[in-house]
Amino acid sequence: MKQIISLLSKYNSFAIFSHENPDPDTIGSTLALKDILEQFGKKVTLFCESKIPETYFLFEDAGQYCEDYEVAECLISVDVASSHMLGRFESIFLNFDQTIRIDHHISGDNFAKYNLVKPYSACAILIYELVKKLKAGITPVIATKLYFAICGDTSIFKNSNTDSLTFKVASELLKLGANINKVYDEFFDKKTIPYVKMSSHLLEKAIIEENLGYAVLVAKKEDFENYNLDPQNDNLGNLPKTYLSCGLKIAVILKEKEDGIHCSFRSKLDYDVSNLAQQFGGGGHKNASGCLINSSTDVAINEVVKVIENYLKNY
Ligand SMILES: [Mn+2]
Repeated sequence: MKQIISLLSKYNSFAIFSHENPDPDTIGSTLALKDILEQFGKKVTLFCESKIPETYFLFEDAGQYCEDYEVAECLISVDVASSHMLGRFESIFLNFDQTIRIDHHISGDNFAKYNLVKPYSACAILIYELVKKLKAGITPVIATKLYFAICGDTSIFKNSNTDSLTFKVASELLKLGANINKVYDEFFDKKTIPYVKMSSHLLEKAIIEENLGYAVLVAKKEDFENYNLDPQNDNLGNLPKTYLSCGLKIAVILKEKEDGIHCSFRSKLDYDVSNLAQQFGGGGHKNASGCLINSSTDVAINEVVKVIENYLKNY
């Protein structure tokens, strides 16, 4: 932490990287860190392999991510577990000398020169800790960004990773003026009609195995077309949880996209889906993980079913 703080004071320009297929934690943490560094008069540029979906524009500066890399004195990755999640910026990052990784995935790779990694519920908690050590001023906007990030990774304080520190930091952010209504109204509770209609279709045709306790949802290319839902910004990752609330143990959604089949695993209690995603080269947390499978949809479904059944039978 001390080393990171001295690097942040030493350099004048920073490039901050969020992970591909961004989530509220990587975006909220990145934007908060940007604001803090700018308070100290630093130049900050933002990068992400994926185009930032418009749903994140509740924070204006979510539109400030750059397409092409511009040189900076120090590179920082935020909430990035593995260097491949930097996408086209991976080699730039790995070949640079002054790099910092700020993250909360303890199972990730220490791919930076300096790695600040603590097993918090969200990367935002670590950013908050850092910001306090920097003695920076936490404005209501910064507090809102960090609160937003925490809500994302804890599914609004519902995931099992939610601990007393999470509530403590959330409470302090609220005191600092975090606009929690904005976070809910303009993001987490916001739904579109295509989303609601496609969700009910996917839940209806899901594969449900009640004895072993799992469900598999499949979103095909034609579903995205028929329901006019943008596959780049579908928000379907948590949809499988609907079946967890019916008593199933593991639920997964497979989404047909340009670059392959995107899988999002969700589980209850001690059922650990991070190792299921790892079997396909992915990763994540105990109750929420993901991976990308490069095969036909039918093969992917069979493989995923096999892995889940094997896990539940041996549990
Ligand atoms: Mn995170």
